[in-house]
Amino acid sequence: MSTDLVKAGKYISMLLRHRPEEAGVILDDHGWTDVEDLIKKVSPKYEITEEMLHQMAFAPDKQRYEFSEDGKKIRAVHGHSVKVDMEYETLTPPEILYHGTATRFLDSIMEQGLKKMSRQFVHLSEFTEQAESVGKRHGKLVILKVKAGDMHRDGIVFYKSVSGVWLTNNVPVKYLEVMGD
Ligand code: HQG
Repeated sequence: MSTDLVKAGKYISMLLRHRPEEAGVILDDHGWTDVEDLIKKVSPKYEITEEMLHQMAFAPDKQRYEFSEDGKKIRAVHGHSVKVDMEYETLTPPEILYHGTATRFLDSIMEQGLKKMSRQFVHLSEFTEQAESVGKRHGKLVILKVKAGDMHRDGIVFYKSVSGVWLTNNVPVKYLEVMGD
């Protein structure tokens, strides 16, 4: 993807997940907004087309947006801090999930557990490669193993986004293990 498309994608993710009001974008209760209207609202900053939105939605590293069946609406599939009801399905997670983070957060995480911070959920990865790229964004990488199977058997609910990202409300310390320790 071109640098401009990546930048436009980051801006659109910000609007669809965190601050729609910055460009006057209206999200409905389930996080959807009108595609044509979004293109118009983004146009002072980035000239984008519907085709470009599709390219950003299904980026090679990860799906980030989805389109309604008629193609007229778009929403982010994970990562929200705005309170929208994504109607995620509850699912049985794999035994182990991964969370990539920065070493500077480790003491706090091993004291308080993984918290959702500004987002609606804690985000977990099914594969270490994905956890690696998520963690690196924050600094020196450390990967945590999450005993998702044990959590699920203890009654903790998991959801999965269509992007393959697993979501839960928080991960208590007893289900965490630092990889490589
Ligand atoms: C850390 C992207 C101190 C947590 C990614 C993380 C992901 C704590 C940071 C998605 C803590 C929050 C989400 C505690 C958690 N003390 N630090 N108790 N609990 N943290 O960005 O998971 O690529 O909100 O480890 O790929 O990094 O944009 O969450 O480092 O799927 O589509 O607090 O966003 O999706 O950071 O990323 P974030 P995240 P896209």
